[in-house]
This record gives sequence, structure tokens and C-alpha cells, in this order.
Amino acid sequence: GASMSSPPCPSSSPAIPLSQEDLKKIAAHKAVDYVKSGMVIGLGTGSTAQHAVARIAELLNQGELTNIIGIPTSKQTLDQAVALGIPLSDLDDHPTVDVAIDGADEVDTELNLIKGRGGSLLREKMVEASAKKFIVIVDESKLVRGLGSSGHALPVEVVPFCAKNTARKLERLFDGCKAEIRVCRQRNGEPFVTDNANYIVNLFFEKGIGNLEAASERILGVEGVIEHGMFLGMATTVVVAGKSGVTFLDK
Ligand code: ABF
Repeated sequence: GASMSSPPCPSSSPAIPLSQEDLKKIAAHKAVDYVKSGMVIGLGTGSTAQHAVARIAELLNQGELTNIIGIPTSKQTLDQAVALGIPLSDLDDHPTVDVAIDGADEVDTELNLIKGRGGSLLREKMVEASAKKFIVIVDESKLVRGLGSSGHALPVEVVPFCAKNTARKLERLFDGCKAEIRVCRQRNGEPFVTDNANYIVNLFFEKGIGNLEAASERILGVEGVIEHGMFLGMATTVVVAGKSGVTFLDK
């Protein structure tokens, strides 16, 4: 075929703008720099975390990383890691995770997070709470002043038994709160089912969440609640990829 040579690029030409997907990948690759051979690694879930899992597999295949063990935070990530040949285990056999890497839906100025809008939060919290370092990877669109003030949901994982009643109880905990059981559009509006065979109640706060620790305790105090998507004081580093570069937010 004909070979095409492109004209030399004038130095003043603007760079191609980075897409949100590019930013996610950049943040993910920066986080994987924290991973060293011999480590137990928490493998996150979602469109950002999957770039980190792919990068870890790439470094393994290149022989730049050896002897690592991944602990997946969802069935989806387990499938991805198996397909990529990453050796896996779980918290029963490896109770201490050296580094966990995962995305988030919201990050506040104190590095508190909302997670779980993708549907997984319980396994994520279990794995990330066991991590010596928990590195969160986001593009700059995830940064917020106050959690839950964007009109998006705080997901709460609940047992399916009488979930409507649990949702009502949750709604009554907070002034201006609306609770909805998450449904699956593909399955005719049936409730969404988590990896742990539970449901998700989405909480919407008209007036904000208020004191996060207090809200956490109240939510966890409702019978039938298993876990919620606020990850308070857990992140050790947040890698933020923006159009103008990468920022590291540390605790
Ligand atoms: C998971 O993926 C969830 O806790 C969070 O909801 C989501 C973030 O996904 P993405 O990177 O696709 O925005 O970690």
C-alpha cells in the first residue's frame, strides 16, 4: 500500500485534547506505579479501575512485575483478572492487602468517597479496609465540595427481605431524603442484584448528607442494611487526572 507521511507538526499546534477515557487511563497507570513485585493487590471495579487491572497484567506479562496476588472487588473484576491471567486469591487466605486501587463516584476535599454507583461497594469496602495503602483513581469530574450534594445517589446495600420497608426507614432518617430501590432496566424493572445477592437502595439528599460520620452510623443502624457507599477516611492517596495534568492528593 501507499505510505503516507504526515507533514511535520508545527510546535505551536494544539495537542489533541484528552478524552475522559484517556484521563481515567492516565490516573490508573500512575496508581500502578505503587505496585511492586511480591505484593498483594486489591483490584478495583469500574471503568477506571479496569485500566489499572489491564496495566498490572501488562507488567506481569512483560516480566516487570512478578509474584503478585490480586484480590478482586467484584465478579466483574474477577472475570477480567482471570481472562488476563492475574493470579488471584481472597481475604480469607490473604487478610492483608499491600495496595488497593479503585475508582470512585465522588471525592471530597478530605478524601472521603462515595462509591457503589456502579453496583459494587461491599466487596470493595471489605478489600480496601484491609489495605495498607488505598489509592483512588479518578478523572477531575469526580471531585466535589460535599459528598452527595450533586443530586446523585448514595448507594446502600440491603438484604432483599422486605427491602421496601428498609428503604422507607432509611428515607425517614434524614430531612429531605428520598430512597429508591435500584432497578435493572434490562430486566423489566426488577431490582438490581449485587454480587452478594443483595439489593441496592439509592438515597438522594435534597439538603446534603450533613455530618458524614453521623450519617454513616445512622444508616448502618437500620436493620437490613449491610453497607453503604461512603468510604470515610479510607483513601490514602487520590490520583486525579485532569486536562492540565495529574495531581496527587494525600492524606
Ligand atoms: C466502582 O466503580 C464503584 O465503587 C464506583 O461506583 C465506580 C466508579 O466507576 P467509574 O470508574 O466507571 O466511574 O469502583
